[in-house]
Amino acid sequence: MPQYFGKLQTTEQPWSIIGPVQSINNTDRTIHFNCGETSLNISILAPNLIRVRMSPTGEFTNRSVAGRKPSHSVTLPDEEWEIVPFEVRETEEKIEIETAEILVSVKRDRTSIECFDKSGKPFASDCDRALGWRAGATAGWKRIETDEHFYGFGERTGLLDKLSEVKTNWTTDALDYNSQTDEMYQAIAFYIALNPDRAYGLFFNTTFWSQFDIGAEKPGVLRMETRGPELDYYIIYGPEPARILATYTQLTGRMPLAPKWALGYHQCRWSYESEDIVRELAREFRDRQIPCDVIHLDIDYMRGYRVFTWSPQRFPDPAKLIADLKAVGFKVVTIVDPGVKYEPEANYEIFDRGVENDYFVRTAEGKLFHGYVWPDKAVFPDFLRPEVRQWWGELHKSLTEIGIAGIWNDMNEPAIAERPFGDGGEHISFPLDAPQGPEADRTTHAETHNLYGLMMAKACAEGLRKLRGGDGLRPATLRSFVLTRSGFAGVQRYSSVWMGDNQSLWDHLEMSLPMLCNMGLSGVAFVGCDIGGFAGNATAELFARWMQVGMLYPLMRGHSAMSTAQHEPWVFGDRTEKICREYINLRYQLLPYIYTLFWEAATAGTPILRPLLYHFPRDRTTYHLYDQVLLGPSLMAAPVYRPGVEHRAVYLPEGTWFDWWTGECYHGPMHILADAPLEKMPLYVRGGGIIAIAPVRQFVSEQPLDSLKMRIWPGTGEWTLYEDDGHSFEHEKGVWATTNYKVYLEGGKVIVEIAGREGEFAIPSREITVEVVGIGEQRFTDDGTVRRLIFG
Ligand code: MIG
Repeated sequence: MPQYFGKLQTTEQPWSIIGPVQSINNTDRTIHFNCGETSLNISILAPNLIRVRMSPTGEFTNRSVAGRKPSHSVTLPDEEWEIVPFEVRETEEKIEIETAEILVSVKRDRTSIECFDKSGKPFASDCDRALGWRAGATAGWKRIETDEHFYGFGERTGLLDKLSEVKTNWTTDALDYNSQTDEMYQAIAFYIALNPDRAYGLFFNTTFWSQFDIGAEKPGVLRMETRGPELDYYIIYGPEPARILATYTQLTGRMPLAPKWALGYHQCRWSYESEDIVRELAREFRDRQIPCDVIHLDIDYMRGYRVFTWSPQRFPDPAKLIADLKAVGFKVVTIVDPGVKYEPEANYEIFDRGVENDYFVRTAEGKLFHGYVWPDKAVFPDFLRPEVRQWWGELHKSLTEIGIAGIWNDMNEPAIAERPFGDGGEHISFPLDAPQGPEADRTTHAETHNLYGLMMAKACAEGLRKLRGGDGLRPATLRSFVLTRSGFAGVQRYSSVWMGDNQSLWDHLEMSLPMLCNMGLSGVAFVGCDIGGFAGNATAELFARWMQVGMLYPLMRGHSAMSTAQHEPWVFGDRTEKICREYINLRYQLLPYIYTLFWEAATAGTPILRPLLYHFPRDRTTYHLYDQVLLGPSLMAAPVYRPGVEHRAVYLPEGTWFDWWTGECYHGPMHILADAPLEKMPLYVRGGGIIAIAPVRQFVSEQPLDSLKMRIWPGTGEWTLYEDDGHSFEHEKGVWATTNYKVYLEGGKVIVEIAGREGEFAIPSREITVEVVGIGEQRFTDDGTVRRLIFG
């Protein structure tokens, strides 16, 4: 078996290139190309989805192959895709495969793959040098078409388009990251390539170290390389980003619907380090009438940083604290790190059980691996093994049984130091040859490094799914919140993600939008950045602007680091507090709309926060537009992210746009100069936009939704409101309700059509106000029946 050294591999021999096609043979969904020693397989999984695999040895060993070996990112194995019709044609020069949507053509002499849409425009096509390998690595080269731009790539700093950059997929504690940083906490080897008339997605199915060079080394050439033994990737044709994401998340999974309270405001700090401080914090929120649903406890709640313990001095009675907080509407989330304190003969249950059952990572020589993290000397569970995940998941019982509602997984890249903290040691990883995974499928850390965070999040999510509201035997009755720093393709199935240690700087505020948009374009919709910045001290102005932007983050959490200034909404004085209150209030008012976006993410893989190119992929002006975003289909924000700025240019794409605050109407495409004093984040709604608004609550479940306002902007549009109880799993059994709204113009009037409610969720009688902005309101008692309202 050849050795794949992962990150440390340095030899750079010339590439060997795949030989000509000698013969082909087909099965019901796969065409096998015999190219001498080398094999190439192309499988047709859907009319817009193909899978390409190349093995230099002719043998396929990729572990990330669903079905044969466990795949940790692809949930739908090849054999479970419905067989779709396709045609294979052979000519002297090439072999052509045609589906209902695309044509794939393989040149016999070079074995290079070209793809075409039905009008003959190429996409995802190989260069003359198409597929190759050298010691320890395999690679493919794709042509970058004229006017093609690149998005996604998981968690990435910088702006939106990644053309001319190099993106490495290797999970890393990206401390002090900036716009130049390459390796990040998350590794998601997926991108969307966009042209004004087409788009495709590419998922590089490898867990080994991998890299995209998007025309950096050679303009016009995209290189994808992995330090694994075979090349395995999926091409997803659009032609639009929305379709690509729908298919990509069919492949890698979608997020479960979050509990509704997790969409509220979260307050965090490293640390609210004692019971008294936490109680005081909760009181401040309620006294000041600033809505908040969640308080996070960072590492200091533990006894000497031992996971699954409580500090008896700081938190003498956590159950009582959590119950008291619950009574005033707060949920509590605790941090859990993977490092288990190395502590023999100290009756530390977690360490003892882990050693006894051999759950911790060992070196190739069989020695228990240790490194240094918060609890000082620590050992690390091998989350690649199902029994370890099960054990770990069940350990959360000590937290859930006292009422903890969510878990925050940190340091799971994994982040490890070689010497005790404060001793200046290097960051290390498990040795790349450390064995990991179940006996029957044992491999090395080189192959599993990128999966560590994902598997920890999986252990946590599956544990909570058994525990919360259940009893460990019967399944849980309550949805939980999971947050992770590290992850891999498919992380959306288990957890939300935050962008790690950002800084209290204006350019980090600015960068947060393209970062989160690219996460959304990588299948991960429930994402956020630390509001106010984690490291450093925000100014009042930075904080106010950040809270405005934070209102748009799918995960709205304020956080700050130890030994930085406090960053709660009230610490910067009255003016800032008022701005924070106003924007958190707005967040809570928008919750019915935002919750519906979560449902769309859960059912179709749709991003919640979207760059404009998502809805306007034909409009080149949107391709670099990183500082305007859409929250869902209708609401567009053009935030201010520089000090002293009170005006900014705003691009309004084709169509009608209304100013959220004044109702003023514009006809795009056009640019305007928006007025943006500190109190105001410019917001716009598309004509035909429909947004459901709730009354302000101090926390999501404070009162039932006994009235709802549907704000509708004149134009043509359609939107479906999704509702359920917000906390249980009953929606999985059909206990949900959807109501479809349509708006259109007819003979100078605005018509609103409300379809009959669907689903089994019973909505208590409530008042609905339909407001057609600028025209008028109509009110009625909601009974779920069909209505046609005429305005004007
Ligand atoms: O070594 O738990 O990114 O959010 O507050 C730092 C302490 C460890 C890093 C996380 C940050 C968290 C902090 N953690």
